[in-house]
Amino acid sequence: MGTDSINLASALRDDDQPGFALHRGFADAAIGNAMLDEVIAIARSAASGNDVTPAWVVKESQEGFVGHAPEDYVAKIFKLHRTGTFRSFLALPEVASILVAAIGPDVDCFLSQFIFKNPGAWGQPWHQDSYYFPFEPARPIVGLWLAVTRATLENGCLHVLPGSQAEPVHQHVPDSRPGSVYGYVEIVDHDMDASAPCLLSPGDLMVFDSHLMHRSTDNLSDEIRAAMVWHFCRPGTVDLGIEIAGTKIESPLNDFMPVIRDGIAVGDAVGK
Ligand SMILES: O=C(O)CCC(=O)C(=O)O
Repeated sequence: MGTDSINLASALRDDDQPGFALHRGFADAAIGNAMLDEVIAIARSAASGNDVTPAWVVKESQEGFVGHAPEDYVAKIFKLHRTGTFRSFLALPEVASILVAAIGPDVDCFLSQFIFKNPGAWGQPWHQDSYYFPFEPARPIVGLWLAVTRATLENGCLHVLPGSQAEPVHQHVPDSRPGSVYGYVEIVDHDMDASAPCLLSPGDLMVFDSHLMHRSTDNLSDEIRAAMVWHFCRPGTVDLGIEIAGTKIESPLNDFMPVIRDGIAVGDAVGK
């Protein structure tokens, strides 16, 4: 399914559409491997006590989690989209074409995260990304999820609920598992029986609307299930923040950066 043959904006947001699109074989697996090398270097540097900002390392917090190398204990690394392969990927013409079709001629990237999902790591419960994005305007917000490794039922692939982009943002309750990753929340007031797993190969790319309900399951295998995720909006989108003790706090993980202007990617691309 290519961006030329479908109306991507409709596929993502119209009520009778799935709310996501899958581009199989989108990128060479070498691109994901380069990203994995870069995040491993960041994880090791952080473990040695170095300042790795702007990168923001979040470790697994489940009790009894087993690992050997520093990166084995990392759940996610945020704020990567201004550097390295994470940045240059966004300048690929094929990426620009998807983003223009999904959002329009002007696009900002505001969030990025590399998800390690090492063996034994828990998945992320059912949620809608817009729960985390108290923005004005609230939409369009679009995510790109690049499979760095294969994603299988055993290693904790994504599951989506097609059509759920038509739902408002539901109530989310805190993930009840003690030691789950900081910030995980869960939708418990919706039937997920019609959900489907997304079985992916390295280099496959998922594009999804921020109201789409999705989750990932636990990694029960002995292999890593890694993915790189970016989120995008229109320029001028404002983070309204959440109110804590009477003060509006914007997420420190958000960092709005231009990626497309007048339909043209800003920045240098890597080869596919
Ligand atoms: O890849 C995962 O394990 C979860 C990703 C996810 O749910 C998200 O990026 O919103």
